[in-house]
Amino acid sequence: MTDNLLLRAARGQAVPHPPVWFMRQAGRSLPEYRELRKGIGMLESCRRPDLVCEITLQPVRRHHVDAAILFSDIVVPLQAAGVDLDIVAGTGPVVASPIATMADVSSLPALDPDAVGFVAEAIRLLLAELGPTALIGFAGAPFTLASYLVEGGPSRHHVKTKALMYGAPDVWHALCARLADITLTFLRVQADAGVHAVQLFDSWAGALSEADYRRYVLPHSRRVLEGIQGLPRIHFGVGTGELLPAMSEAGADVVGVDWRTPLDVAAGRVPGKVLQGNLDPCVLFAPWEVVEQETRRVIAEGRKAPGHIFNLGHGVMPETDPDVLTRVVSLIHSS
Ligand code: 1CP
Repeated sequence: MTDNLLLRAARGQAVPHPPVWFMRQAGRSLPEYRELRKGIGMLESCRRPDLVCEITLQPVRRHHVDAAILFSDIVVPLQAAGVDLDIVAGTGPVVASPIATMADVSSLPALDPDAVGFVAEAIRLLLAELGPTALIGFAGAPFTLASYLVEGGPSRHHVKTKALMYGAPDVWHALCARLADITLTFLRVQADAGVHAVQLFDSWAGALSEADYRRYVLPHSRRVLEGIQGLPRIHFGVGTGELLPAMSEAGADVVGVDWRTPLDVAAGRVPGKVLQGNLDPCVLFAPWEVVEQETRRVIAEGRKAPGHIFNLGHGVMPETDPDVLTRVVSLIHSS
């Protein structure tokens, strides 16, 4: 496994071509996923090790990507800790009692590692099946988790989240400290069970200015990343072009970049960091000539970094033709 392309690239070692995997590679773009999920709720499917194993393997079998990402969700550890929430089809996570006060934060339970034993079990099943393919574990970063808990669900502008951050910074920091504990516990369970790398998703951090990111978010994400040692750590957010230097200070080995910032520009902003990204997920809907040209551009720009893991700039969209993803993988592998 030390020879796995993804692990080599994450350490900045020479690779014949970039390793490739796709955020949200498991899921609704695959007919075999839609078939398997029929009649089974999202959170229920995350709690069943047999289903997690099968859904995680589906894109590996189909696309021959260099890494699998554990099928789960960023809110799984919150529910396991006892937060009343659901993942509603077509919407996303919905929280029954959003957090607004210090009393709400104090009643947020800690995560008992045994409460996510189903994740450790799924990882054991996966490691027996995966062979040379790397397995990536993941968790949500404190800011992105806080956004769901404070807003009560998906949000465009994160108004309540920012209002809490600016209006009650003590409550905000107490909330993020608790979320950092939950995230760290969740990642440690995955690392102990044997995942080869982890990704911290701070998907919505790009909503913040650099100054606010540094003041309200960076210390908490840093505590999470510094608490996980001995395996490559990837740190990703959307719209974070202006935050890349600050995010890189949180301590990850690999910095994820969305499609807005060319990788050669990103490499200049975070010298010495391995990069992950950054084909625009919408390009997959373009004619193949454009997909090929854009894929080659991303590979060429990625050469400016000490290492490059090919990915999309954000997750695979549900309507994506999976055959295009398979073609992109084979193009990268022959590049
Ligand atoms: O029924 C379904 O299929 C629900 C759709 C779905 C899926 C397939 C959700 C609800 N979560 C997932 C799986 C999931 N979530 C994975 C699977 C592994 C893979 O990548 O293949 C991962 C990594 C996540 C992580 C996740 N969940 C993030 C971070 C990644 C990102 O896309 O930025 C976020 C923000 C969530 C919250 C969430 N869960 C589900 C949805 C639709 C959302 C987003 C809601 C919103 O727009 O705010």
